Amino acid sequence: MKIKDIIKEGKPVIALEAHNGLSALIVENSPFDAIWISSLTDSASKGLPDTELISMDSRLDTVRQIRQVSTKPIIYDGDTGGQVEQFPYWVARLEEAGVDAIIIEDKAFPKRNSLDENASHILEDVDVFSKKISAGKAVAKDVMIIARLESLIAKHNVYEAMSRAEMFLNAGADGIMIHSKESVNAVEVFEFAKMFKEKHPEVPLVCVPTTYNQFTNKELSELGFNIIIHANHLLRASLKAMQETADRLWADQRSKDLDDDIATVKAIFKITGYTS
Ligand code: SPV
Ligand code: MG
Repeated sequence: MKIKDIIKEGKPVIALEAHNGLSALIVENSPFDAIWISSLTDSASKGLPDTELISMDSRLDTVRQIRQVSTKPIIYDGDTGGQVEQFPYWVARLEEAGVDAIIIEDKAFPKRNSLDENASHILEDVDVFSKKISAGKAVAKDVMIIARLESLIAKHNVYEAMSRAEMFLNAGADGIMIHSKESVNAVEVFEFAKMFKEKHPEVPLVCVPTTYNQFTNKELSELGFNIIIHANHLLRASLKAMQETADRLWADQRSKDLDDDIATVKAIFKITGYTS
């Protein structure tokens, strides 16, 4: 089912991150509605930091790995979308590869990960970003293009975020994502959601509650969010498990005691369809 159709039915879309074919199989076999292809975890799984270093071919390869093993809608993290002139090429290739929605963020290229406390997060000029959205919409057939607001990440206020949202909707955006790294009670995100939904009840609103993760999907949906993205959890789980496994195996000098804590080889056969 397409993301648009789930939202039209009045249901929230709950997405979980995948960064390759195997993690996509985990999401495919779960009740999650959609897959988020995160720039953070796509980069990390290739051993790189999240700062728009990965080529178009490499990112499209991740999309194809995931599309081959899952029929769930894909929400693609398009970073800044590159230059205005480049973005339409991304839109066409990603739509062809089977992506349902593309989210681009209103930061200057090359962006740094939004959760990086030490990075200076510079916002893109509003007119330039609006042009980028319009250029993408001009080639989009059915793929949604969602504008991601980084105002709160860059320490601006909700009014600035709201005025940017209006501009990006005028430019043709099919939805808005508001991002934040607040952790205590995410007051500003919810203030934005209230203001935005009062004005645009029909426009899809997206959140990524990595830092304000005390709220449940149901609570976030009741606060106005239509798409809720759990953006990095499969990669984070595997990173910790891999690190601990390497440490223990070296400490023990054999793998016997790990057997109960790691997946069996049979489990790999099973999930990849090698045995039924
Ligand atoms: C990602 O998952 O790559 C995102 C969300 O863009 S965040 O890491 O919070 O910036
Ligand atoms: Mg990202």
